[in-house]
Amino acid sequence: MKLPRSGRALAAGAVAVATLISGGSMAGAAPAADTAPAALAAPDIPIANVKAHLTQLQSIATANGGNRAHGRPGYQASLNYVKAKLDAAGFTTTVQRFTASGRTGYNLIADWPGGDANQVVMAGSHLDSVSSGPGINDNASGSAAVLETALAVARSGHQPTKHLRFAWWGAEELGLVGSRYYVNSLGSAGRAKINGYLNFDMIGSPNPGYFVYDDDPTIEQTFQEYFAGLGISTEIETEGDGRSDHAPFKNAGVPVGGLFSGADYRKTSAQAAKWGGTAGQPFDRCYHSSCDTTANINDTALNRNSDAVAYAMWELSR
Ligand code: DTR
Ligand code: ZN
Ligand code: ZN
Repeated sequence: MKLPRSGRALAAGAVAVATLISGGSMAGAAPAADTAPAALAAPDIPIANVKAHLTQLQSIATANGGNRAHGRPGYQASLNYVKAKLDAAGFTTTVQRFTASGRTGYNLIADWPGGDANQVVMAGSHLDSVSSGPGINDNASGSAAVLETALAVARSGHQPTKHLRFAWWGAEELGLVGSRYYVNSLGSAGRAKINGYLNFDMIGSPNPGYFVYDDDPTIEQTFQEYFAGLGISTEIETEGDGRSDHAPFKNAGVPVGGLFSGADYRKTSAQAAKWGGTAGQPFDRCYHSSCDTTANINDTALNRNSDAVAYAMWELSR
C-alpha cells in the first residue's frame, strides 16, 4: 500500500499515539486490543490475492461455456465463489434474486457486522460478463478488488464508525438491472442510510487510464488524494455517466463515486505521456470480446486501483 505521504505520517503518528496510550512499545508491539482504536490506515491489498481471484473467475468461465453472463452457469458459479470467501471471513451475506430477460439473476450483498446502521458506506462491482467472453477486465477486475478489500477488512478486524457493505451486481450488461433492482428494493428509508456508493467497473485495463468519477466531490477528493500520494495525475471519468451501476444510486440521490481504467475509447498522446501505454490505441482493445481474459490485465493499474478501493473505504467510513 503506497499511502500518500500525508496519510503515512498520519497513520504512523496515530499508531504511535495508540501505542503510547495503551502503554505499548514503539517497537511495534500491537497495542492491547481493548484500547486500540480502529486501524487508521487502510492495509495494502495484495495484488497476488486479487490476481488469484481473477484466475479463479477465468477458470469458472472456461468451465462454463467461456463466459460468466447473466442467466448462465458461469455467473452462478462466480457468485458461489465470491460468497464462499465472504461467508468464511465472517460477513453476513444475502443473495437477492430478480428476473431479467426471462432468466433468474442474482445480486450478492455482504455486510460487515458492526458500525452505525444508519450510516452505510458501500463498495460494489458487477460480477456478470457479456456472453462473448470471460469478462476478466470487465468486470472480474472490479469484483476481485472489492472482494479482496472486504477480506482485508475481515483480516484486520477493522471496526469503523460507519457500517461497511459490499455488493456484486448481476445483469449489469443487460442495462444495470441488478443494481437498479437493489436500489428500488431498499425503499426511501433504506436509501437514506447510504452515505455513499463506490463503483468499480473495469479497473485493470491493459492500456490503462486513471479516471475518477466526479459525481460527489468528497468521494472524488478522497480518490484524488490517494493518487496524488502516488504522483499520478488522474482525469475525470466522462465516458460513463449512466453507463455503470453507480447510476441507479445517483438517480436515487445517493452520493456516488468510483474509478475506471478505460474501455473502447482510444488513449491520446497527452494521456500516454503522463500514464504510459500506447497512444492511439483503445484503453481496452478486448472490451466485450472473447480476448478479455486474464492476459487482458495491466497489473500496475489493478494494483493501484485495488489499493485505492481500500483507501477510500477506510477514509470514508471513519
Ligand atoms: N458500461 C460498462 C463499461 C463502461 C464504459 N464506460 C464506462 C464508464 C464508467 C464505468 C464503466 C464504463 C460495461 O460495459 O460494463
Ligand atoms: Zn461491459
Ligand atoms: Zn462493466
